[in-house]
Amino acid sequence: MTTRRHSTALVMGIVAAMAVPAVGEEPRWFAPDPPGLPPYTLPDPLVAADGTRVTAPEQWWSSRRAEVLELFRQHVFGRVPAAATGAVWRVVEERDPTPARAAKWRRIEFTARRGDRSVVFHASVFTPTGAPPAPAIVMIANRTNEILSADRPTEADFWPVDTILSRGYATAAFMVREVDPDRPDGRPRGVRGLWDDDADQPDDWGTLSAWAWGASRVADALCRLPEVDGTRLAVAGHSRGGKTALWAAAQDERFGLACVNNSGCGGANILRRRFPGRETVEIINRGFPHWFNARFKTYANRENELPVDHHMLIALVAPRWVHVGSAEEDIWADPRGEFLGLVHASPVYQLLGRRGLGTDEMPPIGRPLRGDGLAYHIRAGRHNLMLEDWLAYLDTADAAFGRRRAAGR
Ligand code: GTR
Repeated sequence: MTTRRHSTALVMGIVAAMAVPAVGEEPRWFAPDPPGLPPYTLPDPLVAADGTRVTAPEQWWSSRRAEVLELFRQHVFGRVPAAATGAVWRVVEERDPTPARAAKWRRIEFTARRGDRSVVFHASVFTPTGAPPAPAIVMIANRTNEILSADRPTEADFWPVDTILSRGYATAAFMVREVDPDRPDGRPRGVRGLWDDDADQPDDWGTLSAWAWGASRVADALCRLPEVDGTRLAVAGHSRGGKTALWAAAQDERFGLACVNNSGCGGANILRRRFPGRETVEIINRGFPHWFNARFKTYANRENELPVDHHMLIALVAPRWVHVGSAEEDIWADPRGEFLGLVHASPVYQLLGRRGLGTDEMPPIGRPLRGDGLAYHIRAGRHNLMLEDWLAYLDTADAAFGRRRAAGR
């Protein structure tokens, strides 16, 4: 790797605009840490709570992984109550394949029930036709309800269905707010309202846990569709959906890949990194008090006391794949902090026989970096999920699911 080009200046805590490269110029590197960034010490994913060093894969599988998962339930996301069940699903609408899409479209309706109360949510599912069972990507959708319509333009940026199908993947989107409303007062209307037995507990589930539960229910249905290869499932999401995708893959080992877009605080980034301009534990809990569990709120401005940091959330997916995507102008999500989440998860991948990211140097903007089990890209522009992000995720999916080898660095 050659030298870095430094193009960000920090002036009185304000991040200045990035320099725009001239046409034909080499891609830029993202800025290094600003001067004066306070140092921090991360908890070691490979040291158990009792101080034992984890040096063999069996130790990870027999105890340390479960311990870390439990720490995330206790201190960050909360746990799905023991009373919670799955959801019953049925296909409520289906359309014949069209020549333009070479696909079948289905609307699947899920019903979660407790006694005489129920919550209904839907997935919009596209599967390629005339091909062997395809790997599938569950899309955690957190924008407009329009995404569930069969008539939605299938090549819109946020969920570019035509591109995904053309690459040989099935894909299913569900709308998060049908599972659990994205509002502090929304609990009674979502699945957390059905299963609220532990509502007074500090580790009771937050909305992101409910959405992750929803992603797993969509996976349940996909595994039963004849056009889908249920052994090759990915989960993808943007921003609050990206946080959820990572937490879903950490818990549900059926997901062989998590595509974690612009996930920031509570997603891939390192909470202890006090990068100016980032979202903090205090800010996120003030703005979105329903997302995490009650105990997480107590870590406002004392991130250093958390028994975990988010490299350990990534490590929970090991040796399965995680691809983290950042956007250059998405300072709120701290792109370098997101990259470092992968760097510091790498030792767990190595323990489990994979190379991990393979470097601690950020790649240039617009040039995805694919290691073994971990991948990263940073794209020019703002907080969003765009076709460019999807193309990088699909290349990683090809690597993860043994399809056509993608060119990576
Ligand atoms: C922001 C929030 C972020 C991110 C984003 C989104 O307002 O602070 O953590 O999740 O919303 O989901 O678009």
